[in-house]
Amino acid sequence: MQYFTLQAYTLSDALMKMKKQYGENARLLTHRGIKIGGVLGFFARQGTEITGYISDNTSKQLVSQDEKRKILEAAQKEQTLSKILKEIQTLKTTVQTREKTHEEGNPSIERIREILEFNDFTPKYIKNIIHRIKKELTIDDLNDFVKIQQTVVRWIGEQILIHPPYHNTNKKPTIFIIVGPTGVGKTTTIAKLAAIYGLGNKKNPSCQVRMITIDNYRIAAKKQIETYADIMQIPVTCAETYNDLKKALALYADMDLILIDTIGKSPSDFEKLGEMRRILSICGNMSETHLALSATTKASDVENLLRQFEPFNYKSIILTKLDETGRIGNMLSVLAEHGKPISYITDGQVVPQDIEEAKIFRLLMKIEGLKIDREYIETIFGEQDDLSTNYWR
Ligand SMILES: Nc1nc2c(ncn2[C@@H]2O[C@H](COP(=O)(O)OP(=O)(O)O)[C@@H](O)[C@H]2O)c(=O)[nH]1
Ligand SMILES: [Mg+2]
Repeated sequence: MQYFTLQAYTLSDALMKMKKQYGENARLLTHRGIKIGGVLGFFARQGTEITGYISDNTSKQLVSQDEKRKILEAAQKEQTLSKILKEIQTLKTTVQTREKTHEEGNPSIERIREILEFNDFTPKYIKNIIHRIKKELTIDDLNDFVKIQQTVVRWIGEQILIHPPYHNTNKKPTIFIIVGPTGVGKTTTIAKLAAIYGLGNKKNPSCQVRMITIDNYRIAAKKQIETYADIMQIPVTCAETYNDLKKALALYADMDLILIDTIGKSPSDFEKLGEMRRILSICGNMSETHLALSATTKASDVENLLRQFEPFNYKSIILTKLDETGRIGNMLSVLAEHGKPISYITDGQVVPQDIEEAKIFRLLMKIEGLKIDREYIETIFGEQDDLSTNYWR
C-alpha cells in the first residue's frame, strides 16, 4: 500500500490536491494544523497537513470490472441462448402445426380417404396411401388438391402391374389356359380372344387359333363354346381326359395360339380342381395360365381365389365384368398387395368386342372422384393406347 503526506492552506485544498495527485483511490488517513511558509517563524501561515494512502481498491475494482465484463458476456450469452431457445420453440411449434396439418383431420387427406373408400380400396391400401401423403407431401402440397390427386393417381398407377398380351412369335404354339371360378366369364373370354387373334384386326394380323375346352361336364357349357366356334369358324375340341388333351395338343402343334377353357367349378371343389390340374399338366411349360376374376368380387374373396388357384401357377389375371362395377379399388388393392399383373380386361357380354389389353391408364380412369390428368399419366406410364384402338371398337 502506498502512503503519502500533503500540505495545503486548507483541508479542502489538501483534499483537492490529494485527488489531483493520487487519483480517485487516494484515501485520507489523518489531518493536522501546521504552519506553512515564513522566514524563521515570521510570516508563516496556518495550513493543514494530511496523510493518506492509495486504496488498493483499484485492483479490486479492476477485478470486479473484469468480473463485470464476464458477467456481462455471460448475460449476453444467456441472451443468445434464450434467443436460440426461442427459435427452437418457434420451430417446434411450426413442426407441430405441420404435423397437425398432416394429421387425420386434414381436409385434403380426409377427401382422399373418402374417395379411396368410395372406390372400395382396402383399409390397408388406403392406410399406405395416407401414410405416403403425410411422409412425402409438404403443407403447401396439401393445400393443392389438384397436386395431391395427381400424386395419388400416380402412386396407384405405379402399383398396377401389367402382363404383356399375346404376341405372335415363331415359337409355336402358344398355349393360353384360363382358370377361375364359375361364371366369371372364362368361356366368353376364350371366345373373345379366339376372335381377336383368329380373325385379326388392324393391330394384329390373323393367326392360327384353336380352342380346347375341358369344361364339358355341363351340356350347356359345351354348347356355349361350340356356338362361338361355329360363328367365328374357329374349331373347338372337347377334352375330357389327360389323353384327350394330349391328342388335341398334338393335333394343333402347328397352330399359333391354343386357347384352353376350363371347368367352371367352385374353387372350393378341390377334387375337381385337382383333376383339372392333372389334365392340364400335359401342357407343361409351353403354356401360360391366366386366372379370370370378376371385378365385382369382394376383396376377401379375391384373396381366397388368388390362393386357391395358386397351384395352377397362373401368370396373370384377366379382369372380367369391369362394366358391372364402378369400383375396382378392392381388386387393385389386393392385386397390388400380392404383386399379380393384369393381362386383359373385359367389360361386357358381347363377343368379341368387349375385351381389351389391360392398360394402367384405362384402369385409373375407372377410379371415381379422382381427377385424372391424362397427359401427366401418359408421361409417367408411357404412351397409352387410345381407347379407340381397342380391338373392335
Ligand atoms: N357384364 C359382363 N358379363 C360378362 C362378361 N364376361 C362374361 N359375362 C357373362 O357372364 C356369364 C358367364 O360367362 P361364362 O363365360 O359362361 O363364364 P364361365 O363360367 O367362367 O365360363 C355369361 O352370361 C356372360 O355373358 C363381362 O365382361 N361383362
Ligand atoms: Mg365356361
